[in-house]
Amino acid sequence: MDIKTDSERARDDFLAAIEDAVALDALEQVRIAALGKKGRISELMRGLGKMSNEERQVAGPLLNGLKREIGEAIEARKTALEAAALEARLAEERLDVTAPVRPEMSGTVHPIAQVLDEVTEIFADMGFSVAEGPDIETDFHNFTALNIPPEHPARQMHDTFYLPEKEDGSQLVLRTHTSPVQIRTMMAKQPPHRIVIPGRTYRCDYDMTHTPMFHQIEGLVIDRETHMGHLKGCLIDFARAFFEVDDLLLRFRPSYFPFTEPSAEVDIGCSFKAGEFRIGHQGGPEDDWMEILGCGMVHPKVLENCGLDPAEYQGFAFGMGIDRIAMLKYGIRDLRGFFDSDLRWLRHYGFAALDAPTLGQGLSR
Ligand code: 2NL
Repeated sequence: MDIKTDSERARDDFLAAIEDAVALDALEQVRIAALGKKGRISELMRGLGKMSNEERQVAGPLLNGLKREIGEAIEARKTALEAAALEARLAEERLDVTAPVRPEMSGTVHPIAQVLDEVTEIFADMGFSVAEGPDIETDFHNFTALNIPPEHPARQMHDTFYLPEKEDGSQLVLRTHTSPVQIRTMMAKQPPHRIVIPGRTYRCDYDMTHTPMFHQIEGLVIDRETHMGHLKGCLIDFARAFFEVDDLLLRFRPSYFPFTEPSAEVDIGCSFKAGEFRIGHQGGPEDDWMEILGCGMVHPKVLENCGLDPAEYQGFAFGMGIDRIAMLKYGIRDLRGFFDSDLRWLRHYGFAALDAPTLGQGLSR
C-alpha cells in the first residue's frame, strides 16, 4: 500500500471523526487516536525513517501537511464545542431576577441590651458620661472603700464569688455591684463627676428572681453643694422618661446602705387593675407602689476613702437592677428566660436592630 493512499484514508477518517465528535472528551479521543504517541499519523511519520531519500521527499511534506491539517481541524472543532458549551451554560444558568427572595432570619437586640441603651441615653441627655471597669475586682474597691466592714453579711461566702487566694492571703472577687468603678473614678480624677456605670455583676444566688450573673447601672454625681433635691429631681426625670409616663409619681422611702447617708429606696406608682399590671397610678383602689432602685447621698467615709474632703465635695449615687426594670417595662415574667438563649424567647422579646422603636428622643419627649 502506498503512503499517499494511507495518508488520504487517514485524513478522511479523522476529518469525519472530528466532525462526529459532539463533546470535548470525544474530540480528545480523536486527537489521541490521530496525533498521540501511538496515534495513526504518528505511526505513519515513524515510517519515514525506513524510506529511501526519494520516497521521503514525497512522503515527508505529505505527512507534515496531514498532521497540520488534522491538528487545525481538531483545534477549530474544540473552539466550536467550547463556545457551544458556554452558550448552553449561559442559557441554563440564567438568573430570574424577578423571583421573590427567600425569607432571611435576622437577629434581635436582647431586652437587657435594649434597656441598658435606653437608660444610658436618658442619663447622657442629663450630661452624664459612661464609665466602665473590670468584672474582677479587689476587695478594697468592691467593699472596703464603700464602707462595707469585714463582718458585713454582703462579704460572706454565700453572696460573693471569691477567686482562689493569692500568696499574700488576699483574694480577688467578681464584683457584686458596679460601685467599684465609681471608687476608681473618684480616686483617679478630680471632681466634678457625673457618670453612669452599666455592666455585669455577680452574686452567688440562683432562684426564681436571682441569677448568679445580672446587670446593674449605677450613677454618681460629685460636686460642691450637691444635695438631696438634685438626687430627687434627677431620678424623677429619669423614671418619667424611661417608663414613658409624664405624670409618673415616685416615692422616696428611707432605707439603709453602708455607702450612702441618708439612703432611700424609690418606688414608682403602678396599679394591678383586674390582675393586670400597669405602670402609673390610675386613680383607684388598685393603685400601688413598685420598687425600682436604691439611692442616697454618698457617705462621708466613702468620700474620705477616695481622698475627697466631705466639707468641700458632696454627691449622690444610685443603683438599679437592669434585668428587673426590663421585666417591669416590657412585661417579662420569668427572669430566667433572659439567659436561656432560647431563640423563640429572643425573637418574641427582642428588639429590631436597625429601626428599634427606642425612646429615641430621650428626655426631650
Ligand atoms: C440598689 C442600690 C445603690 C449606690 C448604689 C454608690 C456608689 C458609691 C458611693 C455610694 Cl461609689 N453609693 N452606689 C448607692 C445607693 C444605692 O444601689 O438597690 N442597687 C441595685
